[in-house]
Amino acid sequence: MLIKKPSDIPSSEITSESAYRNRRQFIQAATAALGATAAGALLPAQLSAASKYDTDEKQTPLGNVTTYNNYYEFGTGKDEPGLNARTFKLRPWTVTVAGMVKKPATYNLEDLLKGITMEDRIYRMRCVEAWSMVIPWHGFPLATLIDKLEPLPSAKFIKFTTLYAPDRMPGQRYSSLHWPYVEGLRMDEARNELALLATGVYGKEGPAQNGAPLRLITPWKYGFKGVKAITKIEFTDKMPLTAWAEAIPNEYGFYANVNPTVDHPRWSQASERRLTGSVLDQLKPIKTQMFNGYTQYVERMYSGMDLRKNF
Ligand SMILES: Nc1nc2c(c(=O)[nH]1)N[C@H]1C(S)=C(S)[C@@H](COP(=O)(O)O)O[C@H]1N2
Ligand SMILES: [Mo]
Repeated sequence: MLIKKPSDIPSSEITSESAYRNRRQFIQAATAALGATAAGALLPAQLSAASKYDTDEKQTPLGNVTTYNNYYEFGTGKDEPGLNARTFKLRPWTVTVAGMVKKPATYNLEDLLKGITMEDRIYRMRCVEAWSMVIPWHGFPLATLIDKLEPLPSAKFIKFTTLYAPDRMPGQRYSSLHWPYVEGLRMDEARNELALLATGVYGKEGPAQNGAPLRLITPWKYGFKGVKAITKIEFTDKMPLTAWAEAIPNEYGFYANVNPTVDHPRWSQASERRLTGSVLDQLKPIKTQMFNGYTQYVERMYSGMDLRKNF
């Protein structure tokens, strides 16, 4: 096969936005020529030239995306996940589906995702600690998987649990959080068109430090909602107690919508520092946007709610 798969393209070729857009066009042409889904199951097989959700802001270079992380299972330092997750095996991987759902079972990841088309989306990400990134993810809408699993009408929330394996995740030997890491969404949030289950960044599967093989992305919420290494998905009628809300309830709520008008108890959330690979950009605070700039897609879900109380 002469045509390069996305996984064959070295990261050095795909660290700039223009190169990435070229890669998109290239893959689109290549898959069109083959008339087939050429790439591996967890890579974006059919790419559109651009997704309607993309931002054309400067992208965060792959080097920053993979070395400046929050992932306490691999240490609390930003550089630790990149170092400590290097040998973390992404296969075999199972996901247990449980609770109020028609198809509960423990699935092999490949089986769970069979028939689901991967998409590329460039999303703005905003961490509660005031840094932000622009990351090209690939994955698929969470709604697609939910429809496949057929939750019962009684299910009001979806709960995600990270793998618990202290032998493989050294941070779990310490009580920096109550393990395993849990996150959740209200069902309408989970079905929102922006909610993505990501399998990789910059056109490659992984890397582990960013939450592979399966992690949640909700770009209108603070980064901590983006639970990594998901191994259990439950449908429930009770609002899940999430890892950060359990650890520090007055600082971290269930909703965690990006909201520049509500301060974190220990710092302002009005501005952010964008990681673009340029130190100058990084030093210059930019204004944080309501819902991280995704208001048009998400606002209606919160009408009538006091977002100060429901933080
Ligand atoms: N399992 C798990 N998921 C997690 C975390 C974590 O510690 N453990 N940290 C969260 C936080 S606080 C952020 S900001 C994002 C960071 O994602 P990134 O490293 O891909 O930028 O992951 C989130 N998901
Ligand atoms: Mo975060």
